[in-house]
Formats: sequence, C-alpha cells, structure tokens
Amino acid sequence: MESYNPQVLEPKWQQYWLDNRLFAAADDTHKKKMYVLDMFPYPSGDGLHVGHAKIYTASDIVARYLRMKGFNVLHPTGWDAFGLPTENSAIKLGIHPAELTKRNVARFRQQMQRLGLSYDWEREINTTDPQYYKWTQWIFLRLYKMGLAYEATVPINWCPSCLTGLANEEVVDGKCERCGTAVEQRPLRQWMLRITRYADQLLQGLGGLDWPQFIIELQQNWIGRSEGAEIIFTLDQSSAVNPQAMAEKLTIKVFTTRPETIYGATYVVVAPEHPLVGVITTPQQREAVTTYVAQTKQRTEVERTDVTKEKTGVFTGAYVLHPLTHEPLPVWVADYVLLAYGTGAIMAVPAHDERDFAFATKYNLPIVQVISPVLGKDQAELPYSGDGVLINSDQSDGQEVAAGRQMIMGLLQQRAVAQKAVIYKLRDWVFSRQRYWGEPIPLIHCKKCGVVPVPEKDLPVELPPIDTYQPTGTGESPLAAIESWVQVKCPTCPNIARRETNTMPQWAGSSWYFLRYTDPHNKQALAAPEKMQWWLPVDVYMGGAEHAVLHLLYARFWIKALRDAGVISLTEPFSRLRSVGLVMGEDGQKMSKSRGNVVNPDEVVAQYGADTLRLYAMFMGPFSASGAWNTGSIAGVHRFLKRVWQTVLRLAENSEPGPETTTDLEVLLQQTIKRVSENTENFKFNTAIAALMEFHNFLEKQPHVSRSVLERFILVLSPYAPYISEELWQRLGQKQSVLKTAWPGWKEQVLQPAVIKLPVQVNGKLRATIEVAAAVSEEHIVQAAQQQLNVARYLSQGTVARVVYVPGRLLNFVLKE
Ligand code: ANZ
Ligand code: ZN
Repeated sequence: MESYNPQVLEPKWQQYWLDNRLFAAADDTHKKKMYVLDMFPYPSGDGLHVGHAKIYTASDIVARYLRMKGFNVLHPTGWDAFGLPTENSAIKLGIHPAELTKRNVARFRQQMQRLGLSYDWEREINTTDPQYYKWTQWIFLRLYKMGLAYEATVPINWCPSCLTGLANEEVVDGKCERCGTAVEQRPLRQWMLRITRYADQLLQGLGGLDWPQFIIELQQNWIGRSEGAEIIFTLDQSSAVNPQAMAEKLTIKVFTTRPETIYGATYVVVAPEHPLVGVITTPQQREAVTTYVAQTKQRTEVERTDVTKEKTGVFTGAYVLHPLTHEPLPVWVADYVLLAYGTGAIMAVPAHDERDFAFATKYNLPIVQVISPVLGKDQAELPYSGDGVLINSDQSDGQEVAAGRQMIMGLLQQRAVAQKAVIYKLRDWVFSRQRYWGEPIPLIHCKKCGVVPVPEKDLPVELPPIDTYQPTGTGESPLAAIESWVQVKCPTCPNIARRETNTMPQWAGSSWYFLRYTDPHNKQALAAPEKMQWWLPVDVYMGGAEHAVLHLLYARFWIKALRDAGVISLTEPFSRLRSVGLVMGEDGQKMSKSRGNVVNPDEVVAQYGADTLRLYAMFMGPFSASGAWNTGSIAGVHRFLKRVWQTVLRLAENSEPGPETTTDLEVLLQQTIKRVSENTENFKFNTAIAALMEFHNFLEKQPHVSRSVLERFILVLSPYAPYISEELWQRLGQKQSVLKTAWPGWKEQVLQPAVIKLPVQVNGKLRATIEVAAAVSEEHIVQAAQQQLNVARYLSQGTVARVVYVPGRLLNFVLKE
C-alpha cells in the first residue's frame, strides 16, 4: 500500500487551497458571520516560533470548523511590523528596517502557509505600509481633534543604551526590556493620549465580555479604581516661615481610601515633586529636602512603590493641623508617595498601613491604633488592615468600620474639609517614541499658529527614506536631523513650519487593525461603515496572555473613542477572548536562544509534516495551559496519522456506499462527531483529538465499513489535520474540498443506548439490577422493579415512603421508619 507522504501531499493541497481561494471571506450577508481572529505576529528575524504554531493552529481549527458549520467566516492575518527590534537589528545589520521587514514578512508568510493556516491572504495587512498607517495617522488626528491627544513634559523611562523612551511595560525590574540596561527617569516633551477619560467605561465594558477571568482582573487592576475621600489639612501658621505660606493659609489635600482611620493619622507626606514642597520647607530643612528631592530622580516608580524596599524621606520642618483634633502633624517628603496618583499627598496612618508603618518605625513617628479587630480587645498585630471597630476615635469609638467611615465623613464634610472622591491607577498613555521605525505623528509646529494638524488630504505623512536611522541620543527622533523632511509649509499660514518628529509606539497599529480587515483595500476610509457593521465585533479572539493588559486596553480605548467620533457603532471590539498557554522547551524552561532549547517549527514540518505539528501542538495539553515540548510525543502523533492513512485506504477499497444501520460503529462515530464538535466549540482541542484517536482504534479493527463512516470520520478530522484529510477525501472519490462540505451531525437518540441496566435499591441497599428499555417511563420502571422477587421481599417489610429515581442511573425505594 502507498505510504503516507506529507512532504508530497501537503504542498500540493496548500497550492490548491490558495488557487481556489478557499479561505477568502466573501461579503456574503446571507449566511451568519463569524469573525475569528488571532493576534497578528510581529515579524521578527527569528521566524515563526512553535508558540505561534500553537495559537494559530487553534484559531485555524475554529475557523475551519465554523466554515463547515455553514458560517461566513472572516479569518485574516497581517503584520504588526513597526517597532524597536526590527529597528535595532536594522542598525546592527546595516539594512533598512523596511527592507528587513519585507524579508521577515516573506519568511513568516511562507511558514504560516506551510502550516495550512486558512487565512484570507487577500486581506493581509501590514502596519508599516503607508496605505495602512495613513489610517493610523487619521485616527490620531481624530483623537487630537477630540482633545484626547495633548503635549506634556513628563518624566519618562529613558534607556541610556537604546537612547529612547520606554513604556512602563518595557521596563522589567528597572531595566530596559530589550537590552537590560538600568532605566533612568528623564523629563521629555511627549504626546499623550487621554485614556483616563475612558477609565470608567473601560472598567464597565468588561462586564459583558466572555473573557478569561484572570484577564478581566488584570484589566480591572490596571485601571485600578479606588473610592475614597479627599481631605484638606491646613498648614499650621506657627510653622509657616515662608511669607507666601503665611499670607495665604496654605492647605495640603490628601487622598485616602480609609477616611475612618483619620484619628490614627500621625503625619502627612507629600510627593517629592509636589509643588508645595518648595513653599512649605523651613530654612533649616531646605538643604536636606533639596538633596532628597534630587536623589528621587534616580529612582523608578517601580522601586518607589515596592513595599519590600526600605522607605526613605525627610522632614520639611512644616506642620499641618489635624482637621478633627487640631493637633499639629509634621509634614514629610517621601518618595513612596507618587505625585501622579490621587492628590500626590497622603495622611499617614502607620497603625493600619504597611508602608506608613515601616516609615514611622524607621523615623520614630507616633503610631496610634484606631481599629480593633474585636470589640473590647485592643490586641492586634500592627499594621492591622482588617475589619473591626474604631477606637481612640473620640465620639466614633465603638463604630464598625463602615459606619465609622460615614460618621467621620459626615463630621469632615460639615467642616467643609472633605469630599468623596474616586481615583484611578490608570495613567494617560505616553504616545510618542523618539525613534525612526514608527508612524510619524501627523502634526506640524508653526511659530505663529502653534500645533496644526496635517490636513487629511496630505496623509499619509510618510517616513522619509534615510541612511542613518540611529537614535540621536539627544532625546530627539532621528527624523529631527532630516531638515528637508522636517521643514514644511504651515497648513494655515504662509510660514515655514516644522513637522513633529516623534513617532507612534508599536501599540498604535495594533489598536485598530481588526477594523481594517473588514475592508482592507479601501482608499476612502479606514473601512466602509457597512462592512464594519457586518463583520464586527470579533467573535473569537485568540492570543497570548502577554497582551492581557495593554494591547487589549488600548484597542478597547480606541474603539470607544472612534465610536464617540461617530466613525463606528461598536463599543467593545472582542466579544470572546481565549488566551494561549506558553510552549516551554523540552527542559520545561521558557524557550530562549541562550538556553538552546528553542524548537524550530520548520524542522518539525520537514521531518513529520505540518499536520503532525498541528496535531501535536493541540494535543500537548489544554490550549490555555502551558506545557513542555516533547519530541517523543510528536512521533506518537505522527504514528496516529500514518495509521489513519492506512486504515482509510484499506477500508476504502472494500467499503460499500449507502446508509449505515445503527451498529456499534455508527453509535461510536456519532458520539465522536458530537465530542469533536463540542470540544472544538469549547476550545478543548486536546480532548477532541483524543476522541478522534479512540474512534480510530475501533475503526482500525473493522474488516469493512460503509463509505459514509469513512467520509464522516475524515470530515471531523479535517480541521485538525487538513492536509491528510483533503487527500483521503479525494481518494474516496470526492470532487470538492472538505472545506466546502457540511460538518456531519449526530442524532441524540442514536447516542442513547436502547437498553439500560438499572440498579434497584431498598433503603439504599442494592437488591436487584433490572434491564429496561431506555425509552420506557418512570412508572413502568417502578412496576418492573417491584416485580423483582428480591425487591418485593424487602418491600414487604414496610411501607414505601418515597421513590427516588435518577433517570438512567438508579432507583431507590425508601421505606417508612
Ligand atoms: C490613609 C490610609 C489608612 C490609607 C490606611 C491606607 C490604609 P489604593 O487602594 O491603592 O488606591 N495613597 C494615596 N495617594 C497616594 C500616592 N500618591 N502615593 C502613594 N500612596 C498613596 O491606595 C490608596 C491609599 O494609598 C490611600 O489611603 C493612601 O493611604 C495611599 F489604614 O490613606 B491611605
Ligand atoms: Zn502657521
């Protein structure tokens, strides 16, 4: 018999699928639509990773399955190709990043096609294509016109080696994610996006999403909504030495989530960057404070807020008055208080806050317990952050925390020194990079007119071709050095103005790409409204957990902003999200070049074929779990495919056409169809494969079967192993692709066994087992049981109080006591 040869049949079918446009999504509105998307890859120089193979195979299986189920499926891909790694390797190799991107994309595309991924290649997009980033720039201008983009000088994470600003997420343990150099804080003019305006909507929108719970929680924590109060502390005039402070009755506003602890506030802390620091510091303390503030600049936010790091700070010499006791409280400067969070100042309650406790202990500041875990007992290990009743709190003593909070807020509000407040951890998005390989920000700076948007008709603002795209190191983008590009006529006056030279972060292109797939060649708009209306939202979105926070948050933000701009009518882009578990090396460690444990998918394909790689990637374990690669198991999966090949070809020779009667084989097949269908829909790909294997074990033993059995088995195998399935399907005499064939069904009644064996109990003890037809009613079953001699004997010893029937499983007579 002819042997299984994936190296011959796989390229043949790959070509067939492409030539016959079998993956192309038609804008056919007669069928129900399904938009199945995976997070498009960054085409790095390393080529495709087996981790990519895992996620892309999974979404491909879902897409193929849904096509066969009769849906109109949109399953596109493209390239998230701007960004630092390409720019850095371009510098290293002396090749232009655009050229490098082209090479990497070609390699990725070839690898992905070889895996048999059923992407609609006619909709391929590339974020670095000017015809694509034209619309990224267009969206930016929309945001700008809505007041969502603004300039600010902000301390940014600065990598002294890459000579560029980094986003917080690019800083790992205070080091540059790319090169490992320690990151510094450096003030720089930046473009910011006002994502904080959408904080509440971004939080609320999570409610209606079918997403993994851990991702929802990560998003919630990142947005970090805190309810509490702002409380005003007035500067103690006797401590005010500065004339300005004396004249004005200065106040410090703090934010707290625990206003009920106010009687435990023993000092106040302002952030080192707080504008009042210079005003309230006494002459004696000035030098110490100035030195301390300067030191803070060396520390990253991560270090400053790390609870395990030693707290540092310095006394300003000034005091504020406690709003209820009117006692003076010293004002300190400490870097564990951040300027950008809340009001940039806190009331410190060392007895009930871990950081305040560490600080007070170090600097010998008073610690006053105001919450006691149990009424009457003051013993609690401090700092104590649990519930309880108020103590040392004047007339609020004895109140439970919640009631005490209300009472104290009432008191403070009466004196007009507090109001309720809600704050967010979420910060505005630093949206500029001082790099070459990104979308130019389409703005012009004119001496006379200020910031002027590039007119829409002049989009895209293309990256100029240049030879040296190395970072300038001055903090300016390399674009700033190209005078001929920078100088431009002002759109609103006759003057010569200057282009903005910052570029966008890599997150920009991926914040809206799923819109573009619906209409990728549109020259008039980012996509036609009716096409977006039809295809969106994305029904199934699959990707890595590393994008659980930022990519998803940014994309959701842009969608909400575009909705407010009237561009789309969507509020949430991704209805259903599934995250993929990491593929680890054979040694159980994260795959990395330095460890030498990277599995190259090309080698697996060359040795076993793409179907084996696909099947193995899905069979490794649950899709969302991480798991170690195991070469031995690949061989096992490969053997399964070889056996399928032989079984089907052997049985095809003497199989009869025609309908199947209900045999054990037919029942098992229908069970298998059901299991594969349900497990595929629930992303339990490994279980679906196990069902296919079980069925094959049985099939293999048959001397002959009907053709319909073979056909249906191949159809349900096909999303998982599409190449071998197409080949076998054709050899069964079929003329059109499996992709064009309807998914087989099953009949529930066939799956129910005709006769069931039912244990019969009296008072919970087994007294007989009866065989009854499954279709029979409960009444009949009870009668049949009562006629059993052994049952009747026990029933005669009392009267029946209750009959418990668990359908198909158990019958129990309960006798009166
Ligand atoms: C008094 C207090 C007593 C606090 C207590 C906590 C416990 P979350 O929940 O994360 O929002 N805080 C306020 N602004 C801050 C800033 N800019 N930098 C550092 N810390 C700041 O945290 C809110 C709490 O963190 C606030 O409530 C404040 O300390 C502190 F038993 O006020 B609390
Ligand atoms: Zn002008």
